[in-house]
Amino acid sequence: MKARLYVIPASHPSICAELMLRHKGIEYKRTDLLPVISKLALRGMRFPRNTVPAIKLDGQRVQGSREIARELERLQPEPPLFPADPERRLTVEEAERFGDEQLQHPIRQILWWAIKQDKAPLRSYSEGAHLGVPIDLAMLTAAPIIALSARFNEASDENARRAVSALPSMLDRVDGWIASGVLNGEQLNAADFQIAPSIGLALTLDDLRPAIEGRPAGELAKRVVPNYPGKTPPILPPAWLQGLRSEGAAA
Ligand SMILES: N[C@@H](CCC(=O)N[C@@H](CS)C(=O)NCC(=O)O)C(=O)O
Repeated sequence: MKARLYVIPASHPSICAELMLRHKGIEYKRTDLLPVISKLALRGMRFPRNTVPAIKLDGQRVQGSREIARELERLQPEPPLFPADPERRLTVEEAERFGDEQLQHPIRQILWWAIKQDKAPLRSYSEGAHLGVPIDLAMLTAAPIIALSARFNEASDENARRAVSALPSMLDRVDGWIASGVLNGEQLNAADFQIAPSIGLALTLDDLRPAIEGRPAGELAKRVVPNYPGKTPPILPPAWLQGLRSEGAAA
């Protein structure tokens, strides 16, 4: 099978797609795209939407982390991404949907909000990437990309603050699925590959890490994505973190 995956370096759903390809043992080539430019590139390649991950599998275009999971499962059932038992599959799909629809975006908003305040950490998220331009040049021209990414992702003060305050309840849900064996079982599944990168990305923010790393959700991320690229030093207003601090203390 010929597989070419289009990603933005350190994008959490992109890492999800890579993890699933590796789980299946499917060899693939990766094209790294810069944020925003990725939208034009994907449209130019006639993908139906403008987000990563996107993949060409023997020429067929598939886009979206959940769509990619299903197509990989169809093309190569072993090792599976979903349990064979229908009830267990429903629970895994519920957790996977939560990861895609509820967990991914707030973490994306927090990151872009932070990068909007200080672009220096952005460089660390490109570690190991092949952007087609030297990283120093990419960093020099990063300001409009950051401004547009923050705008496209609606990373306003209000939304970023709301995203931070939603984090404890989302971590509770993830911990609950781990406790009930839906996530972090012996065999990793599509929901693990969906959720762990979002937690992994959150762990790259020094402000968020203390509230996550001692929890089962943090353990899941460390198991599934031990080398998540990127590091953002403290930048979030302390007032936003109060709920997280008491959460960390209680854990
Ligand atoms: N929920 C979708 C979301 C995909 C998504 O929003 N990807 C972001 C990167 S994390 C993207 O392509 N953003 C375009 C940009 O940053 O220019 C999925 O899981 O595939």
